[in-house]
Amino acid sequence: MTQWKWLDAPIHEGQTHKGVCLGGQTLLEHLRDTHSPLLSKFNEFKFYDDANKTSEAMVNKFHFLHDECQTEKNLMIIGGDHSLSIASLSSILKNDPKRGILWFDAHGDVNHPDSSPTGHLHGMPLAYLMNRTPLEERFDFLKSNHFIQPQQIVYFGLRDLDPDEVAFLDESSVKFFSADDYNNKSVDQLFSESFLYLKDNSFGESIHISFDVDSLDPKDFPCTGTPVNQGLNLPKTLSLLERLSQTEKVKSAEFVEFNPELCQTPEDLAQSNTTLGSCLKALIGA
Ligand SMILES: [Mn+2]
Repeated sequence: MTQWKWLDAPIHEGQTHKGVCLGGQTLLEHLRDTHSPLLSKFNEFKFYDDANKTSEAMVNKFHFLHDECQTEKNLMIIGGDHSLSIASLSSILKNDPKRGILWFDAHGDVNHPDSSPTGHLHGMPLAYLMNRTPLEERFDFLKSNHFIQPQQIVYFGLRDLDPDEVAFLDESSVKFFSADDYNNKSVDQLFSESFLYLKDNSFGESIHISFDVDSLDPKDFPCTGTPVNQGLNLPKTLSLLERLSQTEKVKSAEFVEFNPELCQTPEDLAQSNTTLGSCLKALIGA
């Protein structure tokens, strides 16, 4: 049985809601409370020890993530906001530069500091990872020659893009399925179109999944900082994750932007925990 490493990534500095750092712990408590068989899939649990909080908290957490992602084990990262991908993917691509990347998100996450309307780092990870903007000195340790190539990534769920992002996606011909495209296609079509595309470009013998919960519809995942209506159909998404799992090519995944403090009601919290648990189950089986 494939064993996974659970990596809690409590990074919240990429946006303004601190509660996003509780996503991993909240999900883990839910899985424990419900005696989920999923837990048997993990033979290592790793948490960031933030006893020594400093003004450089995020950089320290990036260091931690970067180190912990240097592993032979299959890796399940639970965030935290989406800026954490800068550290996780820099590290993962160092060992496996040809890994195909499936990016589930309502947003493009490819703004750079000069184009971002909010200045929030969680909207920029792909700008750093695709070499659209230089890494600042504070992130020097992440420097790697293995940037994500435009042909290495497929997006699912885009529906809230800034003008500069639209221009970039156009120019670089990045493959994406908007939420509408996605909801109108079958799981078979989504699966084969993305895999063929990656394969044609010599990527995808192994796969990383970067899953922002705001890719889903807010009714299925209410507790997140930047929800956008008309999201990805949940049953289809669970089937697609199962289909991906069957390939045995998925070696790493991150689920980000679950913020338990933004739940309006206990039902919202229960719904978000259940949805996220179902996504993990579809992806790694149980
Ligand atoms: Mn995102």
